Amino acid sequence: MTASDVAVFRQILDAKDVIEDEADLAGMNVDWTGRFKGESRLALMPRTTEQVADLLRHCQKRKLAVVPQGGNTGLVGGGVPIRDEIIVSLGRMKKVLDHDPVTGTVALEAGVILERADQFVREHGRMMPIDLGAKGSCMIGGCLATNAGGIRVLRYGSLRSNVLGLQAVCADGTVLDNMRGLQKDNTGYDWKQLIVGSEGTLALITAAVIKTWPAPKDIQVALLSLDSYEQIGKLYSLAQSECAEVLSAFEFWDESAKGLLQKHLKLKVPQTSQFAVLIEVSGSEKEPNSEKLLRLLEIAMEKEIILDGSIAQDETQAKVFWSFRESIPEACAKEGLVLKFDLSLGRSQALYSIVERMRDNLKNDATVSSITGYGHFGDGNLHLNISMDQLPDREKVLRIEKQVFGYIRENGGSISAEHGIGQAKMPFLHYSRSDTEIALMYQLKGLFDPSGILNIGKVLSPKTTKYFNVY
Ligand code: FAD
Ligand code: 2HG
Ligand code: ZN
Repeated sequence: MTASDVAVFRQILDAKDVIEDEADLAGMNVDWTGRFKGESRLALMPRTTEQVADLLRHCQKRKLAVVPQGGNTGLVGGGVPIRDEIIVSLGRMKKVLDHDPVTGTVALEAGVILERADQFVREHGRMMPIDLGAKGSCMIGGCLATNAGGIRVLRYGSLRSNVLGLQAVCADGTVLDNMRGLQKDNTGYDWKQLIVGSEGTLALITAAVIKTWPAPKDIQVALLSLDSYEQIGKLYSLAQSECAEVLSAFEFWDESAKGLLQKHLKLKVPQTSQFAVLIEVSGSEKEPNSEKLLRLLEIAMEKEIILDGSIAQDETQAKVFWSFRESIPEACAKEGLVLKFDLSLGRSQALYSIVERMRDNLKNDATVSSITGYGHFGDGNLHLNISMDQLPDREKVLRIEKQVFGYIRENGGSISAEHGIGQAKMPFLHYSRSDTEIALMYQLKGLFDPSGILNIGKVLSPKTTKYFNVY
């Protein structure tokens, strides 16, 4: 990159949207976990889709590598540069473009923060289909690029299944635009679904139409203690039959999480045993919700599935219960540098075994301060967080990763249920995907980004393909 490239960027953007100051770039060069650091010397902050297209056209012509960035809350090092790629931040494209009060769809620019989108649609009696702990910082474009999961998938499905329209810019500046927001549209290939979840390696998302849902008028939350992971499975089966259509979340965590919440955030979790489960039911009326939840707890007590628990008495207490679950990543981070795993198995019963196995494998390792398991039980999704004094050397990280991912491969699971591959899991993509599938991914990459300028070294290995050739 030369001074004349920067001059071109200054012609496309306002001067204040071209960031070269080292201090301003510092936060954009490091990810949320502090594990991945880049050395970018330039961030571009476009305000329109046309500007994104002009920037990419120039980058493609000059073979300048680009890393798209949203709220930078990603957990796999996908949104930060590996070396000195140009950061294209979508954070200044933050307009709500449209809202249809009848169908409830909302059209948003990529830089709208998730919480802001949710606040907007709630003014119209609706809610966003996605909710996660990073909602105050993560952006719509980033959520779509990672097909982020969170606590609502159980009831409202994946974000992918709630996207009705997309606008995205390919590496050569071509704008793909289908923002019609149709519920039904079977006219040929659905290209937007390729871009959703592609982690910025195929195109830059600039806007989307999202399906929103009626906001429930009544929400009940219960926090329960159980003494084995097996019992959580029994409780989940029971919750599905007793609460059926009103069940809206089923999350769990272990005793280690409870300890870290107390130690680092002074949160006192009323958890009396090895595991806690948070159940939420919600709907348009109070009575069926509370009756169903009470009945579930009665049966679960009778069958000795739960040891004890309580139902939040009001909204404030419900928020406190939720804050326990949502604060776990922060509590783990305060314990040290965290190696994060985001795993799923079809057979959820076997999933927690990996936490126990890793505790055993690492019991003599003095650098490991805690091993914590929690997650979205209803989605068969476990987060295993290994907190260490400091980031171990690459060999040791690989050894630990092989143990965890090896178990997942043996059991036919996914090495990334919801956070994506990024740079953190790139070397292990083949543990969850076949050679044939990966070969197809390379072909698609070549189609969308023939020069390999988009998010180099993320998802697909740059060493094994001609597409990554900018360095
Ligand atoms: P970034 O971190 O900026 O980027 C993420 C990826 O998307 C990168 O590869 C980046 O290059 C790409 N990208 C960003 N914007 C665009 C764009 N406009 N076009 C193309 N590519 C783009 N994730 C879950 O799935 N479920 C959870 O429950 C969850 N909880 C979290 C809780 C905490 C406390 C934190 C810190 C993170 C959590 N995450 C969770 C991870 C993260 O928040 C999500 O992946 C989120 O969707 C990322 O959005 P972002 O705007 O921060 O994207
Ligand atoms: C969650 O469910 C997030 O809290 C973050 O997906 C998980 O930090 C993690 O490992
Ligand atoms: Zn999660």
